[in-house]
Amino acid sequence: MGDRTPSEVTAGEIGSRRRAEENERLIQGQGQYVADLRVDGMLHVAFVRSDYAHARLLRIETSDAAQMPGVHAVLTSADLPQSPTHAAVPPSPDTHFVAPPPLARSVVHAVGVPIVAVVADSEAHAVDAAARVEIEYEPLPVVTEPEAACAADAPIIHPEFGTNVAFTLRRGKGDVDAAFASADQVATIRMSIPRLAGVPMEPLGILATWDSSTETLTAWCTTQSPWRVRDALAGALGISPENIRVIAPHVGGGFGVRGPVYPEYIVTAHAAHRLGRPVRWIATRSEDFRVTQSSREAVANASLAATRDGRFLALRAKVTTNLGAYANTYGTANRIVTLMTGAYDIPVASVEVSGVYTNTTPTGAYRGAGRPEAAFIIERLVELMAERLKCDPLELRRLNFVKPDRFPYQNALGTTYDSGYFAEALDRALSFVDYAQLGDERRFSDSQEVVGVGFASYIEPTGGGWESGRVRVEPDGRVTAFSGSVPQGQDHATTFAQIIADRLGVRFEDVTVRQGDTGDNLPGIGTFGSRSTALGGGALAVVADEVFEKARRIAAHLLEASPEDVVARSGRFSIVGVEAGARSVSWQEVATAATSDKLPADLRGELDARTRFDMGREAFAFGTCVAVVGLDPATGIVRVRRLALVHDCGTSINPRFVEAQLHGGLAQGAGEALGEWLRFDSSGQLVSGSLMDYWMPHANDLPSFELAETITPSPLNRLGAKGVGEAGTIAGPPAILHATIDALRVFGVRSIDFPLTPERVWQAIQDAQKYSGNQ
Ligand code: MCN
Repeated sequence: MGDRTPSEVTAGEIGSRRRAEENERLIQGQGQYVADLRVDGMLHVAFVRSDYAHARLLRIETSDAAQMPGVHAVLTSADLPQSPTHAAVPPSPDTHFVAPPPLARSVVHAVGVPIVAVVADSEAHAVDAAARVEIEYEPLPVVTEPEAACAADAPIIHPEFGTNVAFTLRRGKGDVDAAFASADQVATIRMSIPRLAGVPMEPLGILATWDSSTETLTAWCTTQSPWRVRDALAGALGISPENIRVIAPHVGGGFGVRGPVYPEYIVTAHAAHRLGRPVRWIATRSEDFRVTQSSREAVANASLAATRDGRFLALRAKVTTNLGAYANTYGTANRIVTLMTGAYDIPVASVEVSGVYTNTTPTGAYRGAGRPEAAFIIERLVELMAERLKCDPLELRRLNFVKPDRFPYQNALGTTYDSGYFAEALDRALSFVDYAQLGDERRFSDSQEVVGVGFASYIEPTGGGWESGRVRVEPDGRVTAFSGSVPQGQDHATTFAQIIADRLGVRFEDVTVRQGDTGDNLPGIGTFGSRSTALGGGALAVVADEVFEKARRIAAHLLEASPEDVVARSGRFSIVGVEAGARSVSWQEVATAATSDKLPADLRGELDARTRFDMGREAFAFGTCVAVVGLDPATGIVRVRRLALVHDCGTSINPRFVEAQLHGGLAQGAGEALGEWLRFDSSGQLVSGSLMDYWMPHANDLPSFELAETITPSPLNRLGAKGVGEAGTIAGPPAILHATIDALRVFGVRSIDFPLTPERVWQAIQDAQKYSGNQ
């Protein structure tokens, strides 16, 4: 928990349920999203995109388009630098990684891939001219499913590799075959995990300007990492990163899908650079569906071995994930392969996860990014094992949980968990339902719904990599904090100000937080993987402590006291045990003194510190979710009646925001469980690519979420904090799935995949009844 005693933490800000002041403007419609920005002389881009999922480009005719009113340029691949859009880092040199080109060259690999960019003086002119571009295609064979893409006769999407398998990650420990051979019981599943769309409120967009006098490119962009965009633009356009400034203004939702550098960013910035004019691209909603990376789609075959008294012996799994047409990342697959043992101590394991190219939109991170897939698989196996052993699934969990005295604990897949108390979260979750009473009598409720209850336990690693933080005390005593974390609705400004106020003992109102601008000259990574509190906040705690110690020594000098006797409270330093009014100095006096030559040389210097903070490994949040569903057998409709989550994110900086994060995650998790499904037909056309076709939950599809917490501080940062942003999407769906299977048991249905659409549930009941001769 760091090196300061609680008595020194003077402001009491950590744990306070402050409201997020930064959200006031957003909810009053005064946010500044990319589409709200206007620059004089701004031009607009419209893209001509591929209608085919796989085709050779035989001819591109742009002369008509170029003659259209208001058109300034019509760009094809030949006009652009030939470097890929971003340096997707492959897991190892023997992998087959290909990033999307800014504009397609000779072949298109998915519907929606940009081929031509039309730049015009208005959006309408750009769209009209784009309609005049003629493209002749030679269609090529298409494959959309990841397992089909591995077949020997599958069309090869990137022929240079001779295979559609971009990579296979393998992790494990021990002799799996021997462990399975010695097992009394084996549970085996085959699970299809559907593809999801992130659907942020704000569609993709970028506005780029080129200043020829300073040779500087400035871009405002819907991104979770302005640094990643800056570096990609520098690489693609051949401009030094120091001459590029990328700003994430208000970003209307990130959810992981605003992580990549989209080809359209490169093309738009290139157009601004080339034409010397501000150029903007804002996606339409249907473009956004086709272009934004989607997520999750995978097929898993997995087995769990156990003794007859329920001890888990070994896990074996093979997961095939759909990468889509290009490799945005291997990060999701890496999470699946390293986390699949979940909250359980499974001594022996062998897990293999492949990323496979198909003729579909590229996939990548979406809230959870591999953690949900791993949780769905292991939690399903645990439930099935309980069924096989005819034992209580909760008892089975308790028996096999990693015990509190085992931390730091390394799982059989090589991942180290920092801390946890998994059984406590499960026990707390039980208090939400009268589990003992849930016998057959619960099956039919008054409304003729069949009621089911389901549980899922989860782990959520948070805070990987490094993040930067800087704290500076201004001459007037106010504090400016800079962070490499970038918010898209996570209330960072308030959260970070609470951390700074707490560590420095200044007033919350005196802290200003700056984020999301590479021009602030602080290197950063951005916001993904629930990293910002543990890592970004952890970085700020480190620099705040450094500034505090320096300021305290100066204050002690001014107060003629020993530094150990000086405390800070409400913006002033005073001496312990002495009435503050009697003898105290303000932060302003200390900041002014800091740069004055009246101070001894060893105390002199600005109150300004920066750091790059790395926890070495990740902080593991965890918990248990319980769902109660009501299922109408006549229609197949599953209604989530209750969704309760006991979570543990160590120290909550602001419990209000933690709850908000859990609500958001649970809503998205319920959507994933109940109906969200981004689907392509066999020719690679997106068939659920609009908000009419892509089902998302509405408020009336969701219950009021019930929350409780346990607190197991992380030893890895001074705050004891772990992340929380993805808990709901990891834990919610398997709990809902198990509750639904529990309800379906009455009809003889033992298994069903996500999403639990009415059609699928109804059909499962019909099939089971036909099979058992009930109809
Ligand atoms: N928090 C806290 N104490 C903790 C942990 C978190 O008070 N111990 C609060 C803080 O207010 C913090 C917020 O919860 O700002 C989220 O913290 P954290 O879990 O560290 O996650 P990040 O800030 O790194 O956000 C990323 C995470 C992810 S990975 C996705 S995806 C996601 C999510 O956050 N996307 C979101 N929540 C989102 N919420 C909104 N509104 N929009 C998105 O795009």
